[in-house]
Amino acid sequence: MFNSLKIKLSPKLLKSICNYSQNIAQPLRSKKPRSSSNTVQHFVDFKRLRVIGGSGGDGCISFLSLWSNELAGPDGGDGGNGGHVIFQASNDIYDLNHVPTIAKGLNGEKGSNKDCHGKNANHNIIKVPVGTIVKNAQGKVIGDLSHEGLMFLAARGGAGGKGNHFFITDTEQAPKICEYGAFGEDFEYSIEIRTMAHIGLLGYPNAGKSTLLRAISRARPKVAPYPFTTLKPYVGMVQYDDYEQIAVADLPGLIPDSHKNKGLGIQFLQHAERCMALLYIVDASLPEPWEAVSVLQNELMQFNKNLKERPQLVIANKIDIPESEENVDKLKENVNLPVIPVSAKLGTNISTLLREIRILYDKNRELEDQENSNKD
Ligand SMILES: Nc1nc2c(ncn2[C@@H]2O[C@H](COP(=O)(O)OP(=O)(O)OP(=O)(O)O)[C@@H](O)[C@H]2O)c(=O)[nH]1
Ligand SMILES: [Mg+2]
Repeated sequence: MFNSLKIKLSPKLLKSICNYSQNIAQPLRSKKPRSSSNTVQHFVDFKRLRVIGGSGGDGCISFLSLWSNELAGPDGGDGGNGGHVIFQASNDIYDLNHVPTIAKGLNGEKGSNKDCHGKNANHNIIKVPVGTIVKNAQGKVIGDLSHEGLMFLAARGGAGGKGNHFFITDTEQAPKICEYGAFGEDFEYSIEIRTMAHIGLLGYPNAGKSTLLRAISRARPKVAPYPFTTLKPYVGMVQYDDYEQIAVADLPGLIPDSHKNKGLGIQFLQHAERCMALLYIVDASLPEPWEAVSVLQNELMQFNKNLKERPQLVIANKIDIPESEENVDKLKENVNLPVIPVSAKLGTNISTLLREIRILYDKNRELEDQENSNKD
């Protein structure tokens, strides 16, 4: 089909390409069949929530009366403390889907007679992915859970009230007072994940982003021939034979002026910020696909200038459609990024794409390691 892609390679060049491909980990194709259930989970990387600490238990008013001593004295115990609400970073968690919109701490137990103190409530620990950022209601960053096990105390539980035993003084031997338990703190936060995926797929609606993610991973975003099928991001994992896994995110479609909140809005450009490398995916069967690349680049630039520095590639999709053959060559001439022609629907050239993704990932990791060693 692609006469223009058939090139005669010299034996020397062929050997060097073979050596080159041997050094790169090979992608593994999944042997396990896809689940037939309809539950399709999208990836949640941002959540706004209210946290309320547990209330303390009330103190108790009680007077002990024994057979030998009718007025044995005040014996009301203290209430237990309410539980805190805590965010804890964990490597076992990948997204914020499980985080409730209202998270409450448990209440402390009440005090009782015979000086029995109420039990302190257990804390409500909400696990969040490593790299979660906590912002207060004003949008100010107040917490960064960057290491495994790091905790952020979101709302303190209320202290338990004192029972009447506590209030015995020299002048008042039989106090008839106790305290109520205090209410827990009540705050609103927004939490977001700093890194959502290693690779983000960006493109116009209908470019074939979801079809591509389905082709390279076990994720199952909806595919349909109308724009804005995908309204929330999906993340799929690509496995390699050295046990490395690369997360690829299918982001909702962008259109011109997305940075001015047109289309699905600015929030989807924020997802792009949380990806290490960006792949522009264009429909090569449409005329002048390079226009789409420059519009997408411009949208990102308008949103955040630093995004230009991220490693990037262009994927020319739908090469099974005859019109795209000519367009792919022109696309290569008109954009100054590497172009990989694929057909997500038929699976053509997917292995080349996966190899390129791995090269991008390895390069980026080397850079990160260098940065970290420089910091140390
Ligand atoms: N012929 C052909 N059709 C494709 C290919 N890839 C995707 N399509 C079709 O293009 C249409 C849109 O595909 P989607 O994967 O839903 O596109 P999308 O980019 O996720 O679109 P949004 O979610 O709306 O942004 C579907 O009808 C696909 O079957 C391809 O390689 N070849
Ligand atoms: Mg889609």
